[in-house]
Amino acid sequence: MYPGIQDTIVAISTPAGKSLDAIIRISGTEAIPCVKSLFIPATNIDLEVVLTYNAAKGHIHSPRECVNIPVLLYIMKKPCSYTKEDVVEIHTIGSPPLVEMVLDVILSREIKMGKNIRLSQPGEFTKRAFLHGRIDLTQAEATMRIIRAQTDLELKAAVEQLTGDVSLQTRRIQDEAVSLCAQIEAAIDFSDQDIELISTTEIMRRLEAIKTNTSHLISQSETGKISPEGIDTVLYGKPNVGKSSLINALLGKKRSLVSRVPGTTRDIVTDILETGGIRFKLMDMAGVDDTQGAVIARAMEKAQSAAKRAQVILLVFDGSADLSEQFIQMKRDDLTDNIIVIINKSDLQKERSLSDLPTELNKYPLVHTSALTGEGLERLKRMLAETVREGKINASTVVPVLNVRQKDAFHRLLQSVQQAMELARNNESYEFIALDLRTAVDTLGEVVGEVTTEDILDKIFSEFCIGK
Ligand SMILES: Nc1nc2c(ncn2[C@@H]2O[C@H](COP(=O)(O)OP(=O)(O)OP(=O)(O)O)[C@@H](O)[C@H]2O)c(=O)[nH]1
Ligand SMILES: [Mg+2]
Repeated sequence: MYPGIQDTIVAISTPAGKSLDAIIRISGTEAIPCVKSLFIPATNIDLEVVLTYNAAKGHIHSPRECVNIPVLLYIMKKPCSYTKEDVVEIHTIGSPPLVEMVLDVILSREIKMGKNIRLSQPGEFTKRAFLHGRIDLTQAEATMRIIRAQTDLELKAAVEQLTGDVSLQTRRIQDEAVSLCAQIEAAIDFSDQDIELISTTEIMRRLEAIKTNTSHLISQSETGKISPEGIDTVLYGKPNVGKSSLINALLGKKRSLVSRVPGTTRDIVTDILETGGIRFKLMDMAGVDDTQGAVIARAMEKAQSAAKRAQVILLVFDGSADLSEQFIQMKRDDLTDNIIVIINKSDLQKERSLSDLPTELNKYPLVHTSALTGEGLERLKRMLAETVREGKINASTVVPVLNVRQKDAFHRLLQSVQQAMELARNNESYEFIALDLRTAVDTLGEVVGEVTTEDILDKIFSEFCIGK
């Protein structure tokens, strides 16, 4: 999919549209000669001989339009650039036609002079940074997360990843696996001698340590994970308590159907609520009622399984009815402990006491709301954001967050380690243990990009945008 790495690549690397400044970036061996041939410097400067990290003011001449476009060049010579190649950044006025004109000039010259300059593919600058050893694969992926981050929190998490938290922890596990593997292989080589280089007990102990560290990394990542769509937040409660009315009121739009008839919502209705810089994926679903018949049983099953996976549960009560009775009639097995209690319809029963609220709910934050008048909704939004800030949902930025590819690799790693442990436990020969451990080491290499296939790379980098 990617044409040659020896080509010089060019792309507009600022977002499309009007802006104060725009940047066109060129990377590769032809970058400097190409720009030099188009550039009219304001002061006497030779781009080929200047030292790296130099800037030059001047114009780029467009022969077709017969105009001089004002530009500022930043020159980064290899290996002192992101791609570790010669890079020239052309900064100019952020007017789309002007930027296109500069790009046209660069590419038309290429046709005339037969230089290998072409538009870059998505993510190709970052791919080169990876291929030239500037960053490892987890950092390349973090760069993509930074580009895609939509909230401050996502951005922070991505920056943490870029600084190499996943690769650091991966490398620690990898070092341990490589060293153990080497010792086992040495033991195989010297098996005819009468010395025991490493005992099965020792192998078991060290495999156990690798397994623990890997499981820890995976589970940390699971609690720390905020999916790009937001934190899974489920509205849970008996039918007719006002769940759909609440989701509509929170979102400020008629997203979910509301009616006086209990059992209105059947399928799960989802929408994003952004509050306090955090995205919540709100899910409205069928009310759950233990006393109901089979008619809505299927919808309730669906609701319950979503509630099991939820990161936050908004436990909704109808404030005008008996609270403890509602609680008893809800199916409450396996609910997450991260609950916000909502007593809805506060407009109907202003003075109602909370004496019938089940005591086991006392430990959770509680808010009175009215989907009708809007009372308590702002407070509810603040409480949602609090659950993240207080660390109940572990969105902590120090926690490494694994993406799907990394998680898959770590799960395969666990498998190989468990297989090796099984062999060691059964006193199988070291050759077999070493075989599984080798697979484990290779899998670890995959995470940071030491062992990769072109397919994996293409997949990862194609998800970038052009110019990055
Ligand atoms: N007075 C008052 N009525 C409300 C409030 N919230 C919801 N209602 C009414 O309660 C009824 C049920 O509301 P829904 O939002 O459909 O309730 P639900 O929990 O989604 O119900 P199901 O989908 O059947 O489980 C409707 O007639 C709403 O107008 C509220 O805060 N105050
Ligand atoms: Mg509903």
